Amino acid sequence: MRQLLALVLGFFSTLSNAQYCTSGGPSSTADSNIESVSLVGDASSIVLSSNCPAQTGIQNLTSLSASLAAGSNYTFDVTFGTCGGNYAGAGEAWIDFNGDGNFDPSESIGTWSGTPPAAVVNMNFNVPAGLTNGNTRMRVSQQEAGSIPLDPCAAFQWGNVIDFGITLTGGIDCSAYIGDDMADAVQISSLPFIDTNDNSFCYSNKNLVYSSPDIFYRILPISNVGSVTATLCGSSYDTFISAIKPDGTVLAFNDDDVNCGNQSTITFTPTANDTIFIVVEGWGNASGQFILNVTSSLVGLNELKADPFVVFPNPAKNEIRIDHFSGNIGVYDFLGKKVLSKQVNTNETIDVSDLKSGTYTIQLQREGNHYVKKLIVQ
Ligand SMILES: [Ca+2]
Ligand SMILES: [Ca+2]
Ligand SMILES: [Ca+2]
Repeated sequence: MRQLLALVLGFFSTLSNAQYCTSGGPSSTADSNIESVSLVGDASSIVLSSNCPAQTGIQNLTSLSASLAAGSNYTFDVTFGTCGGNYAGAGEAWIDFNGDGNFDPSESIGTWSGTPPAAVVNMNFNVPAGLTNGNTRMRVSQQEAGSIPLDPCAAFQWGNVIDFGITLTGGIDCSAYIGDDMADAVQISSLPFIDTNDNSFCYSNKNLVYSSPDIFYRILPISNVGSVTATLCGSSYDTFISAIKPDGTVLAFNDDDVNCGNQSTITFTPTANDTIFIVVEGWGNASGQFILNVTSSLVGLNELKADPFVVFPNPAKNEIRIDHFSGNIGVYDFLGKKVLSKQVNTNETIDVSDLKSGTYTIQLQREGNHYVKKLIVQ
């Protein structure tokens, strides 16, 4: 088990993002070469009117970019030609519509085969609806002696591979989806906590346990919460869950909970002043809708449902009061650093004018029970 944990920790400590294959393309600058391209987009368009002398490898022209709207139709015009002699071959173009760093066969927007000099090829394509907005790539390949379908990552002797920029609009705006990494984690500010979400769009893979997209949740330091259980039972796909510290140390992980098939459950015991991330992902590439339930073994925390203590005003500027509460409070910033600590009497005013604008967590401690509240300072 220790060996497995060390292995998993090793994966966690190597953070990486999906990348495009960049080692393919032609080894020779002679002969077949893409001569011109045109893609008229909305706010911006790609125009390349000549392309000789040729380049080896993958030609990076992502500085040339077209903006395309989800659900709309466009035409990509390309001339498969030559910078030397005329030899038969094939051409193909792809747009990485789903932004995963791969040009999949389903993302091909058109093909050609023939011998230069050839007429302009008009590739008519539809941008799928429901895409996520943002920057992605188009790749165009001409491979002498090649045949359809081409491999967008292939290395060969004669031909040309060019990458262009694409900006997708009119789809899903991912700026509203938080939890993509540790810095943007979803705050768990009270227990029990329940969240439904979907990691099949707007999220990317940030750890290498599995390549499935991850969603990060954060629990701030809470002393004496007992054991915390986080379960994905009831989710719609084959899940994987883990609890990690900011340095990547793994506290717990699980693939399949015997009680709910291929969904996952972990139990771990936080120590005081820990910041812990609960990371939801899928087995392999699996993704979909999930339901996350986080509970604590301490009964006192469950009383939060009744919300006996109200922090007001919230958002606050200079001072707050906590209705009906007397006891110790600790205020923590989003990194889990304690920024204020105080013993308060019932309805006593608490000065928060020294706190910067932002979201904080207040932990209330009274008669052995802990309560966690969110505070926004303006
Ligand atoms: Ca793709
Ligand atoms: Ca992952
Ligand atoms: Ca699983």
